[in-house]
Amino acid sequence: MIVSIISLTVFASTAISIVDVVFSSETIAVGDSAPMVLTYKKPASKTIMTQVGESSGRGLGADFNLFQQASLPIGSGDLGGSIFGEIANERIIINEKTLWSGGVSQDENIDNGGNLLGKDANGKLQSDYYYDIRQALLDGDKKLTKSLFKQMRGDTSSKGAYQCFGNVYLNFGHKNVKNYNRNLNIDNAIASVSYNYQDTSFGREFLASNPDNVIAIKLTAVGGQKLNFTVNYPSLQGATVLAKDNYIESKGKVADNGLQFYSVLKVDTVDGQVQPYIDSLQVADCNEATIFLSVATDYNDNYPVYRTGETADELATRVVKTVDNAISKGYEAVKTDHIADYKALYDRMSVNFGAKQPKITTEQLLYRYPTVFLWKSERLYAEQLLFNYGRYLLISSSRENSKLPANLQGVWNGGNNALWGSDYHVNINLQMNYWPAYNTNLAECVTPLVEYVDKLREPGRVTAKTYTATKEELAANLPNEAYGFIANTECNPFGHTSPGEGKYAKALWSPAAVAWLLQNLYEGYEYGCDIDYLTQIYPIMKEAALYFERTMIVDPASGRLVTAPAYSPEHGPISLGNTYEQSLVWQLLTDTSTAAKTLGVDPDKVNLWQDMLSKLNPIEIGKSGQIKEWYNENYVIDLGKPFHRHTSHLLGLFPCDLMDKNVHPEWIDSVETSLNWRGTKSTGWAMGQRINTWARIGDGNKAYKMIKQLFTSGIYPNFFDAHPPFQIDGNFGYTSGVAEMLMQSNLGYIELLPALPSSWSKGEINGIVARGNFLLSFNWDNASLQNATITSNSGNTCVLRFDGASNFKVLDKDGNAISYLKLSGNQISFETEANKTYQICYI
Ligand code: FUC
Ligand code: CA
Repeated sequence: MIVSIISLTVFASTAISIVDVVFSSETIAVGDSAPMVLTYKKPASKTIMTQVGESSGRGLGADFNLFQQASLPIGSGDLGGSIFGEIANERIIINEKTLWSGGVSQDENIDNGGNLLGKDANGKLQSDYYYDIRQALLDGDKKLTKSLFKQMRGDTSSKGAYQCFGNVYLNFGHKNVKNYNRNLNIDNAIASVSYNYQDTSFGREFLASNPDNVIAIKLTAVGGQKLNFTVNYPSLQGATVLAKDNYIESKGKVADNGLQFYSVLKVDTVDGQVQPYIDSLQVADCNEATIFLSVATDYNDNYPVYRTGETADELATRVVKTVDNAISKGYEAVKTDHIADYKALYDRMSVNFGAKQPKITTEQLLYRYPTVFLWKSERLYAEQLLFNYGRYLLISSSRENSKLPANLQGVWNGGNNALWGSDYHVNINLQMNYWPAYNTNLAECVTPLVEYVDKLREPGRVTAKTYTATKEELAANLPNEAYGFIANTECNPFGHTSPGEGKYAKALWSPAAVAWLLQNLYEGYEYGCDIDYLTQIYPIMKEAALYFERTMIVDPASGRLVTAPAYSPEHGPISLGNTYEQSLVWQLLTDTSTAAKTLGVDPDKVNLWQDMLSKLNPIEIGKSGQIKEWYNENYVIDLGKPFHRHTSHLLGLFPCDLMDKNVHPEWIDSVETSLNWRGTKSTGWAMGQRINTWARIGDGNKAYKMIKQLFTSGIYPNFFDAHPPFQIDGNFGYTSGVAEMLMQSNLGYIELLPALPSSWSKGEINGIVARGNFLLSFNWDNASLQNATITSNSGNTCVLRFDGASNFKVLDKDGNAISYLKLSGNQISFETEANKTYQICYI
């Protein structure tokens, strides 16, 4: 049925015109959701790579490129596996999220979070530079401002990097196999490889279980041949590797910081034999073999030691026990529990635009996407698959019990030299990782982020003090708590919160980053309405606000209360306030005030914050009708200049609530101008961000154009997002963007289909979550809402907005009429009771 004339040498980066046309007028029917499976007919090493990887000249090497483009990820939150599906010698990269270099070293007790304490060679404290820069800015001395800004810096020598644990190799020696398949089924979080060799079907199944904390591999041979293979488990950490009985043990310490790690891999067979040979295991003559492994380190997120305090033996015992438990439980039980655990999260929601599972591979789907050689239902499949993949990746890299949040690559890392150390970048990336969490009903997955931000407080206070303490504050010998807390652009698991150093030092000053992270955290309350949770995060918010109370000043020229120095992410320049920092401070003070009022605390603080809010004046419109990124942006914009991936001045619209289209429609027009100006093609996450912004503008077709661009230049054959290199934020940005196109809830009401593109004129979504703790399912046809079902989990008033709302009525779940109000602006409003379900249908 599919015309297979497109050459697979057409790379996604090749300039192919993006067209809406498909090669048939296929009728789209929305029925059962298609199974969500990434499917390949070749092992990773034979995958045709896109040119948006190695060609970027990042020097990560061919092996990393293979990992980032072609391996298939499984993950339990803290454990990650990347499956290559090689025929002769299967390879699985093994990751553990806490395996980091840097931070606290063996010799010193503390690395001071990268903060440069004390006086430098010029006899100056870092905070002296801060106040000198401010003065230079006030004096309008650009040259001095620049030179001083270069001197305000941190020490990144112990920032470290996320490490790769090692690889499992299973050497079968098979070749010339038939019917090869490699799949990642994201409906049940199982990866598999199968083929026929000689007269036998060989099968491999892979999973990463959160409840059992293991990676499990089940191998089968059905036919005349048996399983005969060698297991190797070489470490990338210089581990001591020992093979004995049926296991391989791998232990040691990360070279620079002494972080202890331990892993054990055990082979379990029903028939056949397992024998150690040097550092490998020889498995012979079985029909079935199961491999279980687990990895752990003695990392603990406790400032300033960051260690559990376990001895090497205690750590080993913990891991051995985990693996032994899995073995005695058996593969089938581990698998059953894994699927149940995964589905409890994943099955909470689904979306269906009428996709059909294609007959072509995922690799072909990607390469044909920008062309006309694709059925419409296949294009929709790619879009649904990438949406669900974002949810899969979040569940697989950030669970309630995870020790750290998802990093720049989630939990997957194919080497020790990933760009930016695969760290926690907080000038957009970590925040973006959690954008889809609440509305796609994965609130639990945010828990490690909440804990991470909480744990940044202690080191972040030192950073606030080091860089911004006044002479008076220092003389008064105040406790660290008196300074508030900040973090700058690049963070690690060891409290690295200082700005950077060297060439890029200036780009790494980003004190509003914590305010942004708290926007994510406060959303948790807006969606979940849980007062206990609000009580938990409020002190963090209040402490972050304290930093701005201390450090903001009134710019005499404008009368605006500003951060000074301010720096717009990654392209500055240094200024007295900028739209990015003012918008985030606006969000923080707004949310913190609301939180204080909700909790009935700190009325004096609320007054102070309200006063500050009234002086922020974050949004100004420029000469070309753009949102100004800098307040001194007094020029007519030059199309394409500056063409930049960051659109930090537009955060007020998304993810923040500052730009309310009902109050300031002119701001929305300006966002559109700015966004058009910054262009369509960009890096992966930047395209992901643009989808969300277009969705908030309410332009579904523009958002969809961004989606097409993302598929064309920002997605690898394994559907990982390409910055390049692989950076997972773009995956999460896409999933969030699709959800925002279908429903929004940040302006005090729930808007259905706010940015529906013409390509999704028919569809349904089940289980999307709106602020106010509502769970919604709805369907549409001809771009118009048909029916909606709403479960109210907290009993709040429900205000719905959608085209044609006045033609709809509200029923309870048994079909009895419920009284509701018709409001202007296509809104209907009704009171709800907690845990009751309501229906919205045509009158
Ligand atoms: C931000 C971005 C870069 C990159 C890095 C990890 O600083 O500006 O593009 O994504 O994070
Ligand atoms: Ca909000």
